[in-house]
Amino acid sequence: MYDLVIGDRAYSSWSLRGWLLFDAFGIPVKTHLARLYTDELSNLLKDFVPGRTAPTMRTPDGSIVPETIAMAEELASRHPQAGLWPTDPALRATARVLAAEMHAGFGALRSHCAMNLRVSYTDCNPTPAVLADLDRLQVIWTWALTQSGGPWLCGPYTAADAFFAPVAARIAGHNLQVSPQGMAYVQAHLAHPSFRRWRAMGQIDGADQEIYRRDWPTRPWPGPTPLPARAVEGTQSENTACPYSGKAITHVLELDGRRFGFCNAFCRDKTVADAEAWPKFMAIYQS
Ligand SMILES: N[C@@H](CCC(=O)N[C@@H](CS)C(=O)NCC(=O)O)C(=O)O
Repeated sequence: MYDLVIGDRAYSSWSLRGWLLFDAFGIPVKTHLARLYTDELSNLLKDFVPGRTAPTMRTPDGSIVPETIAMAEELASRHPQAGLWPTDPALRATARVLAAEMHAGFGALRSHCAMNLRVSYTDCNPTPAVLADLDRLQVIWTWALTQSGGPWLCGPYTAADAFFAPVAARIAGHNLQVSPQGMAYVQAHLAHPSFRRWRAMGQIDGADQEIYRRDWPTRPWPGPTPLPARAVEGTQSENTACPYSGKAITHVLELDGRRFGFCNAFCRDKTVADAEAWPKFMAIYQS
């Protein structure tokens, strides 16, 4: 089994990239969550030398891979059937260019528009440098989408898209303007099941980080509207075992007047946050 150290899901854009390289490609991984800006990360990383940032991956045979671009290459080599890179050589070259440019660039966008999956601002006063980053983004997205015909940058969802998922989240979270084609690509990210799962967990895995608080006006998150589920008291539910673990019910949600149970608060609450993101829950909900 792979191990992956991640930071707060709502804020750690690099962790999102790293985790998507697993979840979106069907590669199992055990995550180890550390709260950013505390000792948790450095303490956890003592077992992952020489890692010093999230995400850091450990392969099943013990190799430590602390750079996201190297994780993409290593996972692609070890799982050739998973489709991390396109099989077509021209599209594969394009995907590698895109991931590498993302890994090394877009500094103004990254610092002015920090990823925060818990909020969407109507206006963030983008600086000229941020607008220049957006212009460059448009150039390389259009270049790739024209070559591939979409729907993702290089045809099917690849590692290049995982690299740009946090950029899509920043555009959605800061109401940044891109072309209709670019906006459709952003919307595709917001609706992607793996992205929705990560964001659902990001809604609930810890208090807001004050460092990311901004005074800009807000609007509702522009992605798919979650089903109207809510957490309720008690353990009575129509399912007898947790849809994720098979264990006994301790926490319950209500949806459409029906009660569904889980074996812990986190799994109940991540389901409340975005029920449709969780196929095992939807299987019992739709049965
Ligand atoms: N080059 C790294 C960047 C990772 C990174 O900067 N991660 C941030 C969180 S998004 C982090 O760990 N910050 C904590 C720190 O620098 O101490 C990668 O490719 O993953």
